[in-house]
Amino acid sequence: MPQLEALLFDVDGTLADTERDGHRVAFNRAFADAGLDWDWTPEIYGDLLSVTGGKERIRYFLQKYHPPFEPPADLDAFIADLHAAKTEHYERLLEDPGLPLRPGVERLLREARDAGLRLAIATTTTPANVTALLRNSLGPEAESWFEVIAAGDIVPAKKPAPDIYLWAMERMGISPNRCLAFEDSGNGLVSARDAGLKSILVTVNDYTRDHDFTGATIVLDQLGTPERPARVLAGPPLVKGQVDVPVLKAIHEHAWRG
Ligand code: XBP
Ligand code: MG
Repeated sequence: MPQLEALLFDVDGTLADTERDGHRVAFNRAFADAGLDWDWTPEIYGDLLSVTGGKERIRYFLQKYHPPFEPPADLDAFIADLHAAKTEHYERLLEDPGLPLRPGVERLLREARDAGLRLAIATTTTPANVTALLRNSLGPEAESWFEVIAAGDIVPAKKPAPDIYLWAMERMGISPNRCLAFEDSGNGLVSARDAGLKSILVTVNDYTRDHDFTGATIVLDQLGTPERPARVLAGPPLVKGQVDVPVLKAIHEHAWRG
Protein backbone atom coordinates (compact mmCIF):
# COMPACT_ATOMS: atom_id res chain seq x y z
CA MET A 1 0.00 0.00 0.00
CA PRO A 2 1.64 3.30 -1.08
CA GLN A 3 1.98 5.78 1.78
CA LEU A 4 0.42 9.24 1.58
CA GLU A 5 3.29 11.71 1.14
CA ALA A 6 1.92 14.84 -0.49
CA LEU A 7 -1.20 16.99 -0.67
CA LEU A 8 -1.98 18.81 -3.92
CA PHE A 9 -4.40 21.72 -3.60
CA ASP A 10 -6.59 23.42 -6.13
CA VAL A 11 -7.07 27.10 -5.23
CA ASP A 12 -10.26 28.70 -6.55
CA GLY A 13 -13.28 27.26 -4.82
CA THR A 14 -11.11 24.89 -2.76
CA LEU A 15 -8.82 27.01 -0.58
CA ALA A 16 -11.25 29.94 -0.72
CA ASP A 17 -14.53 30.85 -2.37
CA THR A 18 -12.82 33.25 -4.76
CA GLU A 19 -15.06 33.12 -7.80
CA ARG A 20 -18.28 35.08 -7.15
CA ASP A 21 -16.91 37.83 -4.92
CA GLY A 22 -13.33 37.85 -6.17
CA HIS A 23 -12.59 36.93 -9.77
CA ARG A 24 -16.05 37.92 -11.06
CA VAL A 25 -15.86 41.36 -9.46
CA ALA A 26 -12.32 41.87 -10.75
CA PHE A 27 -13.39 40.97 -14.31
CA ASN A 28 -16.26 43.49 -14.13
CA ARG A 29 -13.92 46.22 -12.84
CA ALA A 30 -11.49 45.59 -15.69
CA PHE A 31 -14.36 45.73 -18.20
CA ALA A 32 -15.55 49.07 -16.75
CA ASP A 33 -12.00 50.50 -16.89
CA ALA A 34 -11.82 49.54 -20.57
CA GLY A 35 -15.14 51.30 -21.27
CA LEU A 36 -17.00 48.02 -21.82
CA ASP A 37 -20.48 47.73 -20.35
CA TRP A 38 -20.23 43.96 -19.90
CA ASP A 39 -21.73 42.84 -16.61
CA TRP A 40 -20.95 39.32 -15.45
CA THR A 41 -23.77 38.66 -13.01
CA PRO A 42 -23.37 35.79 -10.50
CA GLU A 43 -25.71 33.72 -12.74
CA ILE A 44 -23.86 34.39 -16.01
CA TYR A 45 -20.60 33.75 -14.22
CA GLY A 46 -21.86 30.31 -13.16
CA ASP A 47 -22.15 29.40 -16.84
CA LEU A 48 -18.79 31.00 -17.74
CA LEU A 49 -17.07 28.91 -15.08
CA SER A 50 -17.47 25.87 -17.33
CA VAL A 51 -14.40 27.29 -19.08
CA THR A 52 -11.29 27.41 -16.88
CA GLY A 53 -8.78 30.22 -17.26
CA GLY A 54 -9.66 33.91 -17.30
CA LYS A 55 -8.48 34.66 -20.84
CA GLU A 56 -10.24 31.57 -22.16
CA ARG A 57 -13.37 32.62 -20.24
CA ILE A 58 -13.45 36.09 -21.84
CA ARG A 59 -13.14 34.51 -25.29
CA TYR A 60 -15.96 32.07 -24.50
CA PHE A 61 -18.14 34.98 -23.32
CA LEU A 62 -17.61 36.81 -26.62
CA GLN A 63 -18.49 33.70 -28.61
CA LYS A 64 -21.53 32.71 -26.59
CA TYR A 65 -23.08 35.99 -25.44
CA HIS A 66 -22.21 38.23 -28.44
CA PRO A 67 -22.11 41.53 -26.55
CA PRO A 68 -22.30 44.64 -28.80
CA PHE A 69 -18.60 45.00 -29.50
CA GLU A 70 -16.33 45.58 -32.48
CA PRO A 71 -13.48 43.06 -32.00
CA PRO A 72 -10.03 44.66 -32.44
CA ALA A 73 -7.67 43.33 -35.11
CA ASP A 74 -5.50 41.69 -32.47
CA LEU A 75 -8.08 39.96 -30.28
CA ASP A 76 -5.46 37.90 -28.40
CA ALA A 77 -3.61 41.04 -27.29
CA PHE A 78 -6.87 42.75 -26.37
CA ILE A 79 -7.92 39.83 -24.18
CA ALA A 80 -4.45 39.56 -22.63
CA ASP A 81 -4.49 43.28 -21.67
CA LEU A 82 -8.00 43.03 -20.27
CA HIS A 83 -6.97 39.99 -18.27
CA ALA A 84 -3.83 41.68 -16.92
CA ALA A 85 -6.02 44.54 -15.67
CA LYS A 86 -8.37 41.99 -14.10
CA THR A 87 -5.44 40.37 -12.27
CA GLU A 88 -4.45 43.75 -10.79
CA HIS A 89 -8.00 44.32 -9.58
CA TYR A 90 -8.11 40.81 -8.12
CA GLU A 91 -4.87 41.30 -6.19
CA ARG A 92 -6.21 44.60 -4.79
CA LEU A 93 -9.45 42.89 -3.78
CA LEU A 94 -7.50 40.25 -1.86
CA GLU A 95 -5.71 43.01 0.05
CA ASP A 96 -8.89 44.92 0.77
CA PRO A 97 -11.45 43.70 1.74
CA GLY A 98 -9.78 40.28 1.39
CA LEU A 99 -11.40 36.86 1.02
CA PRO A 100 -11.45 34.30 3.84
CA LEU A 101 -10.12 30.78 3.41
CA ARG A 102 -12.81 28.08 3.51
CA PRO A 103 -13.57 26.47 6.89
CA GLY A 104 -10.88 24.10 8.09
CA VAL A 105 -8.35 24.98 5.37
CA GLU A 106 -5.83 26.82 7.53
CA ARG A 107 -6.12 24.23 10.32
CA LEU A 108 -5.53 21.36 7.91
CA LEU A 109 -2.57 23.06 6.21
CA ARG A 110 -0.89 23.62 9.57
CA GLU A 111 -1.59 20.04 10.73
CA ALA A 112 -0.27 18.62 7.46
CA ARG A 113 2.93 20.65 7.75
CA ASP A 114 3.42 19.51 11.33
CA ALA A 115 2.91 15.90 10.21
CA GLY A 116 5.64 16.27 7.56
CA LEU A 117 3.37 15.97 4.52
CA ARG A 118 4.62 17.72 1.39
CA LEU A 119 2.35 20.46 0.04
CA ALA A 120 1.82 21.76 -3.48
CA ILE A 121 -0.63 23.82 -5.52
CA ALA A 122 -2.13 22.75 -8.86
CA THR A 123 -4.40 25.47 -10.22
CA THR A 124 -5.61 27.14 -13.34
CA THR A 125 -5.44 30.64 -11.97
CA THR A 126 -2.60 33.13 -12.57
CA PRO A 127 0.45 32.63 -10.26
CA ALA A 128 0.19 36.18 -8.84
CA ASN A 129 -3.34 35.39 -7.67
CA VAL A 130 -2.13 32.37 -5.70
CA THR A 131 0.63 34.24 -3.92
CA ALA A 132 -1.73 37.14 -3.16
CA LEU A 133 -4.26 34.76 -1.60
CA LEU A 134 -1.64 32.93 0.48
CA ARG A 135 0.04 36.15 1.61
CA ASN A 136 -3.18 37.89 2.59
CA SER A 137 -4.85 34.94 4.29
CA LEU A 138 -1.94 33.06 5.89
CA GLY A 139 0.91 35.57 6.09
CA PRO A 140 4.01 36.51 4.11
CA GLU A 141 5.82 33.22 4.66
CA ALA A 142 2.95 30.97 3.53
CA GLU A 143 4.16 30.74 -0.06
CA SER A 144 7.18 28.82 1.23
CA TRP A 145 4.91 26.16 2.75
CA PHE A 146 4.32 24.87 -0.78
CA GLU A 147 7.12 22.97 -2.44
CA VAL A 148 5.66 23.60 -5.91
CA ILE A 149 3.15 26.18 -7.08
CA ALA A 150 1.86 24.99 -10.44
CA ALA A 151 -0.40 27.67 -11.86
CA GLY A 152 -1.90 29.31 -14.93
CA ASP A 153 -0.14 29.33 -18.30
CA ILE A 154 2.78 27.22 -17.05
CA VAL A 155 1.17 24.39 -19.04
CA PRO A 156 -0.54 24.91 -22.42
CA ALA A 157 -3.77 23.06 -21.57
CA LYS A 158 -5.73 24.07 -18.48
CA LYS A 159 -8.05 21.86 -16.40
CA PRO A 160 -9.86 19.56 -17.22
CA ALA A 161 -6.61 18.55 -18.97
CA PRO A 162 -4.32 16.66 -16.56
CA ASP A 163 -1.26 18.77 -17.47
CA ILE A 164 -1.08 20.96 -14.36
CA TYR A 165 -1.18 17.97 -11.99
CA LEU A 166 1.35 16.08 -14.11
CA TRP A 167 3.63 19.13 -14.11
CA ALA A 168 3.40 19.51 -10.33
CA MET A 169 4.10 15.81 -9.66
CA GLU A 170 6.98 15.75 -12.11
CA ARG A 171 8.54 18.75 -10.38
CA MET A 172 8.14 17.02 -7.02
CA GLY A 173 9.49 13.73 -8.32
CA ILE A 174 6.50 11.91 -6.88
CA SER A 175 4.03 9.38 -8.27
CA PRO A 176 0.23 9.80 -8.13
CA ASN A 177 -0.18 6.90 -5.72
CA ARG A 178 1.55 8.93 -2.99
CA CYS A 179 -0.57 12.06 -3.47
CA LEU A 180 -4.02 13.23 -2.47
CA ALA A 181 -5.71 16.05 -4.40
CA PHE A 182 -8.21 18.60 -3.08
CA GLU A 183 -10.71 19.91 -5.62
CA ASP A 184 -14.06 21.67 -5.78
CA SER A 185 -15.22 21.27 -9.39
CA GLY A 186 -15.94 18.69 -12.08
CA ASN A 187 -13.19 20.11 -14.31
CA GLY A 188 -10.69 19.92 -11.44
CA LEU A 189 -11.68 16.37 -10.60
CA VAL A 190 -11.22 15.21 -14.21
CA SER A 191 -7.83 16.90 -14.34
CA ALA A 192 -6.62 15.14 -11.18
CA ARG A 193 -8.14 11.80 -12.17
CA ASP A 194 -6.62 11.85 -15.66
CA ALA A 195 -3.24 12.64 -14.11
CA GLY A 196 -3.46 9.25 -12.39
CA LEU A 197 -4.60 10.39 -8.95
CA LYS A 198 -7.08 8.19 -7.14
CA SER A 199 -7.23 9.90 -3.73
CA ILE A 200 -9.35 12.92 -4.48
CA LEU A 201 -11.22 14.84 -1.82
CA VAL A 202 -13.86 17.24 -3.14
CA THR A 203 -15.37 20.07 -1.11
CA VAL A 204 -18.30 21.50 -3.07
CA ASN A 205 -19.46 25.11 -3.18
CA ASP A 206 -22.52 26.91 -4.51
CA TYR A 207 -21.22 26.89 -8.08
CA THR A 208 -20.14 23.25 -8.12
CA ARG A 209 -22.46 21.18 -5.91
CA ASP A 210 -24.34 19.75 -8.95
CA HIS A 211 -21.21 18.76 -10.88
CA ASP A 212 -20.43 15.14 -11.69
CA PHE A 213 -17.84 13.93 -9.20
CA THR A 214 -17.49 10.37 -10.45
CA GLY A 215 -14.00 9.22 -9.52
CA ALA A 216 -13.71 11.28 -6.34
CA THR A 217 -12.87 9.26 -3.24
CA ILE A 218 -15.05 11.45 -1.05
CA VAL A 219 -17.27 14.49 -1.59
CA LEU A 220 -17.89 16.80 1.39
CA ASP A 221 -19.67 20.09 1.94
CA GLN A 222 -16.49 21.45 3.58
CA LEU A 223 -13.50 20.25 5.61
CA GLY A 224 -15.22 20.72 8.96
CA THR A 225 -14.76 22.81 12.08
CA PRO A 226 -15.62 22.07 15.73
CA GLU A 227 -18.75 24.22 15.33
CA ARG A 228 -19.73 22.87 11.92
CA PRO A 229 -18.86 19.23 11.23
CA ALA A 230 -18.19 18.18 7.64
CA ARG A 231 -21.08 16.47 5.85
CA VAL A 232 -20.42 13.55 3.50
CA LEU A 233 -22.24 13.99 0.16
CA ALA A 234 -20.68 10.89 -1.45
CA GLY A 235 -18.14 8.30 -0.43
CA PRO A 236 -17.23 6.48 2.79
CA PRO A 237 -18.50 7.76 6.15
CA LEU A 238 -16.26 10.13 8.09
CA VAL A 239 -15.36 8.84 11.52
CA LYS A 240 -15.12 12.41 12.82
CA GLY A 241 -16.52 15.79 11.90
CA GLN A 242 -13.26 17.30 10.72
CA VAL A 243 -10.84 16.24 8.02
CA ASP A 244 -7.43 15.87 9.67
CA VAL A 245 -4.24 14.01 8.78
CA PRO A 246 -5.41 10.57 10.03
CA VAL A 247 -8.63 11.04 8.01
CA LEU A 248 -6.58 11.90 4.91
CA LYS A 249 -4.49 8.75 5.41
CA ALA A 250 -7.67 6.68 5.72
CA ILE A 251 -9.11 8.29 2.55
CA HIS A 252 -5.87 7.55 0.70
CA GLU A 253 -5.94 3.93 1.82
CA HIS A 254 -9.60 3.61 0.83
CA ALA A 255 -8.84 4.99 -2.64
CA TRP A 256 -5.92 2.71 -3.38
CA ARG A 257 -7.28 -0.40 -1.73
CA GLY A 258 -10.56 -0.04 -3.61
C1 XBP B 1 -9.98 28.45 -11.64
C2 XBP B 1 -10.13 29.17 -12.88
C3 XBP B 1 -9.50 30.49 -13.02
C4 XBP B 1 -10.10 31.57 -12.17
C5 XBP B 1 -9.64 32.92 -12.65
O1 XBP B 1 -10.21 27.06 -11.88
O2 XBP B 1 -10.72 28.69 -13.82
O3 XBP B 1 -9.62 30.86 -14.35
O4 XBP B 1 -11.50 31.53 -12.28
O5 XBP B 1 -8.26 33.02 -12.68
P1 XBP B 1 -9.59 25.94 -10.94
P2 XBP B 1 -7.50 33.67 -13.94
O6 XBP B 1 -10.10 26.21 -9.56
O7 XBP B 1 -10.14 24.65 -11.47
O8 XBP B 1 -8.09 26.01 -11.04
O9 XBP B 1 -8.31 34.83 -14.40
O10 XBP B 1 -6.16 34.06 -13.39
O11 XBP B 1 -7.42 32.59 -14.99
MG1 MG C 1 -11.35 25.07 -8.34
